[in-house]
Amino acid sequence: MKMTFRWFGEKSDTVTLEQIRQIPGITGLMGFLDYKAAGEVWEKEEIEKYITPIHSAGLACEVIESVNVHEDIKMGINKRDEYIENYKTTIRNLASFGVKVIVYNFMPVLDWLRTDLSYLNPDDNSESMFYDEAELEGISPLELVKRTADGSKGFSMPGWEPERLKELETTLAHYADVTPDKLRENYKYFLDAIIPVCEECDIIMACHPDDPAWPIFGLPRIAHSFEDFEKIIKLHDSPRHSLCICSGSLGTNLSNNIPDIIVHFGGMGRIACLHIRNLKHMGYRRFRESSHLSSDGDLDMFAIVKAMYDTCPESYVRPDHGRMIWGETGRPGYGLYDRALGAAYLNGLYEAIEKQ
Ligand SMILES: [Mn+2]
Repeated sequence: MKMTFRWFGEKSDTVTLEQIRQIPGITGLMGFLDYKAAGEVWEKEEIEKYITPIHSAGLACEVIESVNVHEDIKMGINKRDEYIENYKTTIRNLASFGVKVIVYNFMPVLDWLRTDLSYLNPDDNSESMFYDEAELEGISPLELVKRTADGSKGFSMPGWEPERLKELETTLAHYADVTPDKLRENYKYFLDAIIPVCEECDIIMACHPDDPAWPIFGLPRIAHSFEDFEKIIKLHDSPRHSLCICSGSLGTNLSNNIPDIIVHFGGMGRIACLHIRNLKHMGYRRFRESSHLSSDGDLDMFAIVKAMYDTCPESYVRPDHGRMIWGETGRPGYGLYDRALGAAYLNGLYEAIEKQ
């Protein structure tokens, strides 16, 4: 297990590299250029500027997240070949700086969704992200985007980049004709084009699941269950085509057996990394993100770490969204304290399993 931490860059994160370096067991980051629009090439100079301070701080940066796939590629229209060429260049550019894994998703338009980014837990006054499907009734996607931006405390939120959501209504209309099968066909077209480049330059693509784990606003979503992953893995036969298992995303639907999913796809060598966090269900499609501890939520963290230990122990892992505790303010989900506690807890579980 390579324990890592998500970091948004010097100008965009409240957490410093030194603080991350001081968390026990953290060896590297899962990095992110938060200002890049989907479809743009990540230029070498930009990557160098982001990665050099990380290396100077004594941390690795072998995983990059959210190299967003342009909607034209997902919809299979207009300029998709041009955007695929850009994606290939980005893959080559990232590889030249020692990046090994790229986490991405193939979710139409909205890649993750919460209805409250700072929900107050009355038990202990901590704040965390919260979702209640009932609140989406009668609200348009556009209103939701506005609400998310208003709740983000001025921080950029991955997946909610304004330029990406600008043409939301037009894009949503386009998706009316895209069935899940059509989306998979477009996904295959993308993989067939980029995976050979990954083979050439030693990069693994890791697909992140839908969050929450069901379709929203009538959009086709194809990555939120064991069966979905089986279909995805069959789209292109290469170990370079892999998964990022996110327990908090898959766990929004309790019929997903996350340890079983890890054992199956980890055993096939198709898990490159994991986001591990816990959540507490409060009703039908209503939940809040909890601390990482098993007993604080509905997921069995021991079983998740054990499945990883047994089948894909070389994976990159990071504690995922944390709560806001101890008076910290910052980007919702991405403060220092609760994620550091999460990392320490996951490292403890791993050590116990290893020594057992
Ligand atoms: Mn995740």
